[in-house]
Amino acid sequence: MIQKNSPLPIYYQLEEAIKEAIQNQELTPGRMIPSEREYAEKYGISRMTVRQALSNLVNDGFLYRQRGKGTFVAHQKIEQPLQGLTSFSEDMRSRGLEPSTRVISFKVVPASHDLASKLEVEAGTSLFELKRIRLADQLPMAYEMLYISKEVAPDLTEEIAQSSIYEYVENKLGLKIQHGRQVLEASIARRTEAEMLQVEEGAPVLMIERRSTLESNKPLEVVKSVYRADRYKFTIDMERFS
Ligand code: 16G
Repeated sequence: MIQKNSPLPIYYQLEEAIKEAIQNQELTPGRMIPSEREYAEKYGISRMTVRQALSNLVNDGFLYRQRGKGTFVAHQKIEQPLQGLTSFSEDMRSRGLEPSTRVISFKVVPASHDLASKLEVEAGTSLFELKRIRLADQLPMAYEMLYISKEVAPDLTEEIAQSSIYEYVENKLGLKIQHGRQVLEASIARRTEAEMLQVEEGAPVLMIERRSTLESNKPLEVVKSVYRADRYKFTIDMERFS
């Protein structure tokens, strides 16, 4: 597979060979790949060359390293278009992935001034505060902290929080979710977030804050989410102003 007399550099050929093995599932996500020495022996090339190919693949997100363990095949990132106002459950199902949720805490708290103004309620109003880990095919994708006023969703339960809140709002409460505004920033996982998402502290994450409103213009939710940057990328379609 590696041609030493090709004009293509050897490290590049090895990168392509490994990418191909990932594509045709000889190497599956989460699996440890052979060591530098094994690749070097298999192809009769230097370990330096193997190291360069593997580093490039780590930088490009095809592989990841775990300190003291080895190099593994990365999970393909989920590509999420930013145009539609969709729920986590819908997003995962539309990709053929099974959504699930682990509720970490479910409480009623008084609205702070900041949340009260975002949700257009009086400060001190009872809000549901939900912390949830959102998983796709059992893999943690995001850690969410959601606030929703008790006035809007009076009979929200932990059981509902374990499945889809949007489904509950639309089908049980009969309300139409109309609009959302989302702010997205880069950050790193702090200790709790790292634990929830099963990444190392300091791993890159995407922080998203969404505020969505109902047809009546009444705010529905304020949600702060931390998404694993190694599992997610966002796309947006743009038109040039004419
Ligand atoms: C997404 C939304 C969140 C919403 C949730 C509903 C982002 C950043 N956040 O996670 O605001 O509450 O979907 O999902 O996309 P559910 O209907 O599955 O509970």
